[in-house]
Amino acid sequence: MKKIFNFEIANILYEMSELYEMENVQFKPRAYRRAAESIEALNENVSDIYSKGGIKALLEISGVGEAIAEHIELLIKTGTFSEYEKFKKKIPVKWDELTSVQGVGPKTIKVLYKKLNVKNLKDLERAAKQGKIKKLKNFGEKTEENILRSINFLSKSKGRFLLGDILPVVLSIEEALKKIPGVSQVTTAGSIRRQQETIGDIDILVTAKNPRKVMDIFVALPEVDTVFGKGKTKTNVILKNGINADIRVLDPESYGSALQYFTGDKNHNIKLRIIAEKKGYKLNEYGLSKGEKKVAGKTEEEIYKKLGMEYIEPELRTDSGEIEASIAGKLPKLISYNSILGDLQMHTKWSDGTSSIKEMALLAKKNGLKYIAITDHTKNLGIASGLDEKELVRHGKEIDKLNKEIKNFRILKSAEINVLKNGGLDIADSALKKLDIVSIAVHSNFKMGKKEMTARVIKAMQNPYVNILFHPTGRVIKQRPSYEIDMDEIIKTAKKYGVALEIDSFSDRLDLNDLNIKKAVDAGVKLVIDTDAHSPSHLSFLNFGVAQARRGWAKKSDILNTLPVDKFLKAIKGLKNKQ
Ligand code: DGT
Ligand code: CA
Ligand code: CA
Ligand code: ZN
Repeated sequence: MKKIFNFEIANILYEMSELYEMENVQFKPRAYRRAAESIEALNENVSDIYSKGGIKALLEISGVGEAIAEHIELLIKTGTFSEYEKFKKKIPVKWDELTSVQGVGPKTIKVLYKKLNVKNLKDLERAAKQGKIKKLKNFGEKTEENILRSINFLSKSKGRFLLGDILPVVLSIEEALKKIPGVSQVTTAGSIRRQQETIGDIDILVTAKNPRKVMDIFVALPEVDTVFGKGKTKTNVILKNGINADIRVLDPESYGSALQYFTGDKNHNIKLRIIAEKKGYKLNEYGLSKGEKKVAGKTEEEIYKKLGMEYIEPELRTDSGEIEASIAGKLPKLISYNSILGDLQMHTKWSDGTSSIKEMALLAKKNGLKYIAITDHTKNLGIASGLDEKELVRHGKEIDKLNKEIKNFRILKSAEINVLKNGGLDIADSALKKLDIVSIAVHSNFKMGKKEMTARVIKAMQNPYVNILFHPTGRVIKQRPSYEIDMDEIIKTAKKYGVALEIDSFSDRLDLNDLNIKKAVDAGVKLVIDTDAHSPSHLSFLNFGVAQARRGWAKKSDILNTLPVDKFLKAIKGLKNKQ
């Protein structure tokens, strides 16, 4: 029996969801999607869960009901199940490939298969490039363009994992390695240390007295699935969630240079090596040397110093100006992790969250925060039962009550208000006025032209009560690119109308991205970092947003919710007065 990975099970469940959608079946599409999402985020192998606890254990996975549990059982035992096979026979196409394309849903696939014999991504790309799709009834030029754009986007993130899905596993492996007697340093380098949005593989570096023992323990860790190569200094495995991991045991004398080398990125390394050569040095993973003599290598700091540079934080190492700034002594002091005092976006049972306002508040307080804003969705959002003006008043009363009950903490009245197609908001100004913080977001009509979309969002930002624009580009990593919007214009508008821009910490959003953060910072636009939590466990995402802010060269002073609540409110409202 071939072992099935979690992501493979998740992909089939996603497919089932799409197939049911094609057949216009009610409820099932959503149920299958939820199960897929929760399996994708699991750290334990579903096959192992099943072999330990059977169907009963599968039912404990969030979102997995009886029918889906039975399907998973069959997937583990036989690699497939009959409903899935039946569906696949009906329309023999590569579902997972085709449905991953933005705007190509089950119904579209049916048409494309029947009319153009499109069976996979290659067929689809060819048909689009040949202009065959726009000629179909109900399709048109724009659809064809969007399909090509999405195919291009997907090819870039293929085979990569979200940092948020991988980091918990990495931390647990690091923890286990640190416990081995004789191990002194354990760091994960590569894209994980740079806190990139998506991760190709895991690069772990260790110094230890007994490398063989480290390798023996590493390959026996519960996270490890298959061992590809096991040596004294380097071992390569695949983990149960399907990602590759390398571990290297290093000589402490060259730990710093190895850390520098394996942190990358490649472009940063190449430029650094050229700088070293110009100064008469040689730089590689074993150290910085002049002739035969090694002059640095134990720490990263001494390598940068010897090269006449300021230390560069890993998050900045992308060769996008950090090397020049470091030489000139002009690197910013980046915002530190754990420096956010208030979380400004979260959802509760009042809309599409899983928990009460009180539960979210108590956990946020326990996590060390001083304030939160409750931002349930408002009425225009079909998918999440949103609040209207009257319900917002009740929402506010509940918050008043809790503020009396919970000491040394403040819950702000807020909402995630929908930007309508015409740039209006779905809540009246008279109700906005009563909120502590007014945040807006685009959740509908994504497929507008750039000009129209930009004008729409600008109009909404001009509303005198608006404080924050949430996830300004609407992208979902690995799923859909940003809607078309001119971020330079949005940044200008933010400055002019006193609106802060959000860095959404949710691991598939991370919106703004690093480039837009840097532009906003350069323009003097203020930012906020928050989680967009829909359940208590999401409250731990804050540092992903901080990482993103650091990657965008943001300082503490650029991020308003590093301030205590009174100063924060004064500062965010003060943006308006400066107009
Ligand atoms: P990933 O794994 O695709 O998410 O990204 P990285 O950056 O972790 O890349 P990876 O795992 O291939 O390599 C780890 C680091 O090793 C990389 O950031 C820089 C260094 N490195 C890899 N290949 C080269 C190379 O050809 N030249 C130089 N100078 N450095 C390299
Ligand atoms: Ca890597
Ligand atoms: Ca690697
Ligand atoms: Zn929501």
